[in-house]
Amino acid sequence: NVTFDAFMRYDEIELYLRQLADKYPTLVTLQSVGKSAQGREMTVIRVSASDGAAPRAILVDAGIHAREWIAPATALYLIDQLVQHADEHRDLLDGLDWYILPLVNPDGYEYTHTTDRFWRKNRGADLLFLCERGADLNRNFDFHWMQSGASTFPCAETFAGKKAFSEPESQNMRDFMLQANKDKRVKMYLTLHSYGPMILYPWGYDYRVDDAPDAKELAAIGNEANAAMVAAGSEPFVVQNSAELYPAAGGSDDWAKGVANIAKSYTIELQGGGASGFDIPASRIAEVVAQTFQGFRVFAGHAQRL
Ligand code: 0X9
Ligand code: ZN
Repeated sequence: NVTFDAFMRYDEIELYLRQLADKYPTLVTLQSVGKSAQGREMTVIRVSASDGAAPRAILVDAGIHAREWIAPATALYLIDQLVQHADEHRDLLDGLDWYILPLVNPDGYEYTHTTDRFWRKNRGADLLFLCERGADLNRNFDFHWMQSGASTFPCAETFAGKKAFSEPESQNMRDFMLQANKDKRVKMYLTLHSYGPMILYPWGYDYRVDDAPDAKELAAIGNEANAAMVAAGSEPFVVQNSAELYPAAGGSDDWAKGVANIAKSYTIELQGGGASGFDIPASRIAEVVAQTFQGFRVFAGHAQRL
């Protein structure tokens, strides 16, 4: 079963998702969006209380960056609430289908458990013998690719890949997002990272570009989500345009809005902890995920009205 007093491994997460699908066949559907570079399945769970497709959908993913362990844990808590506590959260499923990918980068995630706690990238093919392999999946999406905040040097932490969508994980996300949103049903994309706390909205690909046309609305929704999380005991989130943090092109958030036509897109930098910010202790998982869930309620309420 799912636990929030320890960080779960890839195999445990997969098993938990399969158990949910077995136990709640009318509420839950699993789909593989494809395999990672090292052949691990990337599983998306769909939670839906509708017969057929609801008029709207929301997509949440986590773990693009391997070391940001609190992100998959937060996605798992969301899944647990929506499925195992569905009676309390009927409102969140009203006319809204949820697609949740708790682990976009399973190879990198496992590598942070076995070998290098602070690995960020995927575990794709090495291009040099000088350094460790892998590309930064959040620099590999094809929207203003390589325009800023990314590196062509394979050893760099922010190596953008040898071309846009060079990596199987980002290709799989691309194909899934385009397919899921072919009828413009997906209203919102939330991609979970750490650490902040920050709520970032497009565009992030460069300085001094025009704000997204709906920047004011993006900020207003973000502020409302922040208020709900603070009310639940969270540290306050900084709500800002993501280039304000630093410009970085090739992110999944910009691509979701700019290419996949998902109206509202956010990177949520979850609360940090530990010595580095990324290594928040397991003892804090339960409080952080529960606080963040109150933000999801707000985001979902808006997705239902878009
Ligand atoms: O740099 C990133 O990819 C994100 N921060 S993190 O510390 N989790 O690595 C921020 C991404 C913001 N979005 C874009 N710049 N598009
Ligand atoms: Zn990240």
